[in-house]
Amino acid sequence: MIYKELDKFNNNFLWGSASAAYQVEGAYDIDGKGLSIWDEYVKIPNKTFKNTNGNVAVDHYHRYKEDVALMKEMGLKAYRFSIAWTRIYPNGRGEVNEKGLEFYENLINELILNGIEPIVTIYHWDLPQALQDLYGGWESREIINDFKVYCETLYKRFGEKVKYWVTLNEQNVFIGLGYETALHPPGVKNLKRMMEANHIANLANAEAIKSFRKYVPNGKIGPSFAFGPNYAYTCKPEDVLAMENAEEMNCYWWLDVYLKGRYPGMAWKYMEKNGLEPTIEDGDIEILKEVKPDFIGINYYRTGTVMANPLDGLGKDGSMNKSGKKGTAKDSGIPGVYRTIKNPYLEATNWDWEIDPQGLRIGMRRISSRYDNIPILITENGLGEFDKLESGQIHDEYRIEYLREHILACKQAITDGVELLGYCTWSFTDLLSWLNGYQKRYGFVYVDRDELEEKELKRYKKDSFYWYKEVIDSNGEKL
Ligand code: BGP
Repeated sequence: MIYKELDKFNNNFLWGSASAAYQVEGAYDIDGKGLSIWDEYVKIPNKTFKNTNGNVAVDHYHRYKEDVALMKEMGLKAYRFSIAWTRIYPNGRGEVNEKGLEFYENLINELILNGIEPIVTIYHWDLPQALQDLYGGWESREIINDFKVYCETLYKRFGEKVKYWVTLNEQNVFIGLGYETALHPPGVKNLKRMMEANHIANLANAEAIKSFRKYVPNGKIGPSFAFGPNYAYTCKPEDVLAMENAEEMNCYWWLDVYLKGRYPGMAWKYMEKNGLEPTIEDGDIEILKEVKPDFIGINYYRTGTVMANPLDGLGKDGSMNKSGKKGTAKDSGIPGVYRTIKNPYLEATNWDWEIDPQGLRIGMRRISSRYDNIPILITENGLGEFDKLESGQIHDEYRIEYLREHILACKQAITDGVELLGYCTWSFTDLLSWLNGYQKRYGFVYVDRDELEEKELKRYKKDSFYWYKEVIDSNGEKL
């Protein structure tokens, strides 16, 4: 629809920004913290761009007060951050590390003191290495209880102060990259194991939400999903079918479980025919059906464009553009299901991520229609680019442009009838991009470090900082 006038954002709209523990905190072995699978994985040569790691990251652990002061100066309404499981339980289970709880308590207090709503992500990929070693992490049902105990520790300690909670960040990514393409730890390429681990993560998510109701009855909780809506390359029926296949396999395979408590029928049948379906034990379906999140978090960066792919067609070779050299990303697919192709109508970033604000609107509308208008929280959206520090300034008008268009798409989606709770940009300060080092920057605040040197980690406000301040100030009217 094209409207003459768009609806306004609600007065309590959460204008936020997001980060994740491993990408900002540093202090990887301090105050009793245990090692995570990421602390170990980055030690394997050539897994990450120039072998970068998060040992120091942007030292948010020691500089959180300075960072929160910058958030306050900007007028940020919400800050989404993740808790490192290994700070709370260094071995994933057993003794609680009080020092770890204290760090997050201080951060939460500091945010509240400055009028910023904390949004806590419970799991943003940094699984305790001890649990990986003990029973294979997400491949064992033992993790369901360990995760629940960890969650309950957080609920009990922070439930009074924190209203918004995210259970698992991008299950589709940490499972897909962890077990299908081997780009993330534990570096496995095995579809059957992927589906088993994924099902166990679904159960852990459901149990976490179930116990949340008991400990934080007035809170709101949901998972965050890496959402890439799909387009058909042409209106040729075979391409449209490929698009529907991609939606089913890449979106509904997760979203239906979270929001309908069951796997989507056609994808399930495909998995069964290929011997890939996960093991369903007694009681599994009941627990998936029993719980429902309060909102669905979506992390949106790009859409996907797909076309038909024959049975001997393109697969996934597990490569990606980690260097920022435009045009080096390759297409991929599932033979007999779909394959990706570059969208001729869209520009892409230097990391070959297509820029598509309307895709965000399209995606939110699809979710709203399929899942009874479930409230949506945009838990991540942003532009990773090279930024240049020149005489203490960073002129990132490309980022402003990107965010402006995406916020406009949110306004259009709200006008369409989507219930949108808030919008968190990725990210507040620059931070470590998991596989792409420090040169792929996302923040409103530049952090002066690179792959080679940590330097002094000094913070500089980019032009986008001042721009977002005005957006928040005008409640999204001044874009
Ligand atoms: C999401 C993750 C974030 C963040 C972001 C940008 O998938 O939840 O942690 O990293 O993507 O991705 P990248 O750092 O690969 O550019």
